[in-house]
Amino acid sequence: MPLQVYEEKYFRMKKVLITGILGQDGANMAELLLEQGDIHVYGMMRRSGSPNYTNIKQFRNNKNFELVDGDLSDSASIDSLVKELQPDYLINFGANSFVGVSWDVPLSVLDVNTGGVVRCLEAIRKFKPDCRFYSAGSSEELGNVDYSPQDINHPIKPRSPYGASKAAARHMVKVYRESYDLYAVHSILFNHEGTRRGEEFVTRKITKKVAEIKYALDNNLSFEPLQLGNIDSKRDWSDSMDFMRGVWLMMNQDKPKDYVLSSNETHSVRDFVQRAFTHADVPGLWSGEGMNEKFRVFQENTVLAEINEKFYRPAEVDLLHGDSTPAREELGWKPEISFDKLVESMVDNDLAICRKEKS
Ligand code: NDP
Ligand code: GDR
Repeated sequence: MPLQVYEEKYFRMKKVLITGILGQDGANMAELLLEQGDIHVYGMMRRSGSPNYTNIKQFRNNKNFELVDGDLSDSASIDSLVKELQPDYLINFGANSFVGVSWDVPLSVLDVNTGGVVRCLEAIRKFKPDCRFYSAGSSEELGNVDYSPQDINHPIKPRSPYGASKAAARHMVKVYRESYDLYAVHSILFNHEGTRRGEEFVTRKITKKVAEIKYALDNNLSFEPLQLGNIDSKRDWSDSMDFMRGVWLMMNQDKPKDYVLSSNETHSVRDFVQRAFTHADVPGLWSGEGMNEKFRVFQENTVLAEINEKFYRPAEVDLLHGDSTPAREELGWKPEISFDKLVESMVDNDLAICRKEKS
């Protein structure tokens, strides 16, 4: 028997279609799955004039990886991908994911984040009903929380168009799972970050600016301070790669079930700033009040960070603190990267990028 036929018959690689491949989680999930060697990953990107391939450069040429075109706001493209590729898993990380901008484009957020999920579910229902589906839910669905830590049973009380779009997606996943017996999961992911994080999110915004300021201070150059909105906001931050392992575990159980993934700790933006500068060897202190609060170099007047009203949101989620006990007990999942390690790796990465760019 020719080798090719033998391989097809006895060793069919699993096919995983990942949307949002150029974003943080899509790229991290692809990297994780490609390491296994027996998975073919189709990474879906939307056509644009200048796509940014930075997050996939490490594996773009892997023989088991392929880029495909598609748009979550276009059902024809999702239908034909599912029909033609016949994926075993569809992992939906594509989204309009920046909460801050969701008030400016609420209908587009609803279309991509909720409509996109329904388009995926419909395509699966019609063309590959045994394809397992993952929907990336968010702690933003919980909004102004009733209790801490928040578990999967916490009431849904979104405070932003983004949070509302994810809450609606959660209901649609449940409806399709129960109506059509699909393996469909919508888990609640608390914030997760890393070196592939988009620069508009607060953690990466901080670490990138910390690196620039460190370079400026070391080379006697002038710099603009980091500008932030609500520094009292608290988030449950984890490492994205840790979460990708959890997501894959959720996708490979006997029965579909929604879980929370979280570090089970919470830290303020203020704390993140302090740790990031300290790790870059620029220790500082917050002083002043309200809009006049500033982060200054320790025992000096140099301002490293300050408040700018423009980064406040129309409605804020003040505190998020997850409880991922069921994922730990039932899936055997646990995060490996601590908050300190996460901050350090992001600062080190941005310091290296900054030095390279300036040299
Ligand atoms: P990113 O913003 O890094 O990535 C999202 C990707 O979605 C981008 O690559 C973007 O493409 C793509 N996208 C946007 N619109 C469309 C569209 N219409 N069709 C196809 N693709 C589209 O997000 P993350 O990787 O951080 O998050 C992944 C998922 O997890 C998202 O659904 C997010 O809402 C959710 N989530 C994330 C959390 C986090 O802390 N990271 C926490 C909870 C949930 P382009 O590159 O072209 O802009
Ligand atoms: P979030 O992440 O809204 O939690 O959504 P983001 O990093 O944008 O904000 C976290 C908190 O920091 C406060 N903040 C600022 N945020 C940004 N981006 N820029 C600032 O200058 C700034 N100053 C203070 C915010 O007000 C907020 O309280 C992320 C996304 O990944 C979502 O897709 C995901 O669903 C949730 O996490 C869980």
